[in-house]
Amino acid sequence: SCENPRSMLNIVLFGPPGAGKGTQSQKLIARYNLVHLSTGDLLRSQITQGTELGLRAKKLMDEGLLVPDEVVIGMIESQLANNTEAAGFIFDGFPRTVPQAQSLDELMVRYDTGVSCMIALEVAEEELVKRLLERGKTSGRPDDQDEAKIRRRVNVYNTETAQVAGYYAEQQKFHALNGIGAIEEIFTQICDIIDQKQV
Ligand code: B4P
Repeated sequence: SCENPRSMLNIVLFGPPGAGKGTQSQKLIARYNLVHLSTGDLLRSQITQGTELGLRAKKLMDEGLLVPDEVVIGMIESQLANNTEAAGFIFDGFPRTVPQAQSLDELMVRYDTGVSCMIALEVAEEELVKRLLERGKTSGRPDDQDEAKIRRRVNVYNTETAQVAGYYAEQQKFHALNGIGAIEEIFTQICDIIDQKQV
């Protein structure tokens, strides 16, 4: 359920690359007054700032590979510490591995709260490739530029990330919906899941 000790709304938005996580996060933070934590955005910000962390992350991201767990967990840990007054969080693109999910649970306990629910956007590979190639025309993101890299990211999702869904299913926190369709319709369905669950 979406209940937790401090009645914060902490949503994990899940799905393969290009499923619409970033797109839906923007709408959700406005509706529910949540803090958006996108590990992809946080990593790209490190790259732009030219930090040591960013330099190491860039090599992996450009190849469509995951950044090491301890790096992303450390970033999330400091973001949580910087936002202790938040009404809740949208975790976008995190957790991407089971160890990341376990660490998130441990961090949430420290703040006397927990993950409310995971919402997974399901989109078939051909549609993901189409969307990301389209975004690549204007995003300037090296990982959106060629089809082989995009397919590798989808493959990494299928082999390393998909099992995170099972982690939340075991806790009865898993909700899936079809991520193909109009952005506004998908948003409505996500809100329905959240509103049904909220106390
Ligand atoms: P991310 O930044 O998370 O990249 P993403 O999954 O491609 O983005 P997203 O899924 O949010 O894009 P959206 O669907 O909104 O990660 C990039 C890299 O960072 C990873 O490959 C990895 O190297 C590293 N990384 C990040 N987090 C990590 C972690 N936790 N652990 C390890 N490594 C990590 O948008 C896609 C496109 O689809 C947009 O152009 C959008 O306009 C379009 N779109 C959205 N909804 C649509 C709809 N309904 N219909 C049609 N088009 C739609």
